[in-house]
Amino acid sequence: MNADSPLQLLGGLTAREFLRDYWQKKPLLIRQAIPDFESPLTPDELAGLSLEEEIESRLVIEHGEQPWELRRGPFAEDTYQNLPERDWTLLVQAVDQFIPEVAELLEHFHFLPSWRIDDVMISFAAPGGGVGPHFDNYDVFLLQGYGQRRWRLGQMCDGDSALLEHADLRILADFQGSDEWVLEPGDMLYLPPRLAHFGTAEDDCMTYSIGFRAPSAAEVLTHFTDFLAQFLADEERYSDAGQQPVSDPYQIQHDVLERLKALLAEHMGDERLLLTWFGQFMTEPRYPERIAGTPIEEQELLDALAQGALLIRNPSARLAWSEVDEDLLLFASGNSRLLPGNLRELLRTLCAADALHLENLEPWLRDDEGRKLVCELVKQGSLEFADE
Ligand SMILES: [Mn+2]
Repeated sequence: MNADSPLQLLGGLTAREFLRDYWQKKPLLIRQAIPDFESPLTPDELAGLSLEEEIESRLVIEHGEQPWELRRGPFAEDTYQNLPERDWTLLVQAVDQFIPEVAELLEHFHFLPSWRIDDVMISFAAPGGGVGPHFDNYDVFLLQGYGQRRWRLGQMCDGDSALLEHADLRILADFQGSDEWVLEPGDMLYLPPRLAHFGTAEDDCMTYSIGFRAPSAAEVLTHFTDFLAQFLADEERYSDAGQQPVSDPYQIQHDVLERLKALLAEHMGDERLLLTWFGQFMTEPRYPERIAGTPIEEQELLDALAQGALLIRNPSARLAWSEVDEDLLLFASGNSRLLPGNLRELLRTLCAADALHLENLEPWLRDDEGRKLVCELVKQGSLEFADE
């Protein structure tokens, strides 16, 4: 993808311009971001997904048993016959992991790191339906898939913004509306984190939310230090060799801070461990139970490939890679593996190719490390055989 060619998806902006002027900063409305976009799912099919045990879904009913009633799926078959005519919405999470045509939409966003992408949530709303004025802590692209939705934008919010009293939903008590647009299929709205927004269906409508994720500072600190601590021996301790005699034994002197800061810096500054932790953390799957793995021997794998078998990425797996000095790190669904630098093209292929087969794997299957890696990924479940 060329960062300097204008993209229809971004309303004619280049990826570089969009990232410079809008990303994480301000909203952007793009008419016909995907011209003549046709939703790969119908409202009935979306409702069908919400009956499935393994799929996360929610219903928000504005005038339900209490205002803004929230119900969590999976739902019973007859749920939809008993809903009011209007003012309710169904939200289905991570549809990209279940419907390949929805996963394909993510290819439009390859100008951003794939590990920043959370999921594609799809909502269906009856006329008037929505989840109330709110803000999110994440970037989102709202692609209109079917029917029309009115979006109202509001103020920038933070943790101090007043919310309605509600056990489950974070609805803003005060919404200061500014811009307002009606989106048609193919139109898209980008919203930066913390910008208040309020979407309501004009008619039966479906919206695709391409959501991003970013770890909180608290998550980075707690998870990284937990990870680091595994590598630290109990003998390694605060040390005050060179301590001067103290005048008041009850005072904590400031030279203590210097020693603590040095201890923290020594460990927190380990770039190799930081990278390893981050790659593992950011590739942790949303649904680990969907990454089962298959016990397989190298020879069986080679035979299967020789007979024309196709390997695909498990739709629930996350892959990423990185460089560390002369070596490479592959991250696969929360695991990492240190690999020699000559496997760079294999790693790129594993992460990006639609399918793996004898042709694109052949040169790597003759390499011990390469062959072992492909086999491990099948065993671990990040790669799986395509159903014939
Ligand atoms: Mn939102």
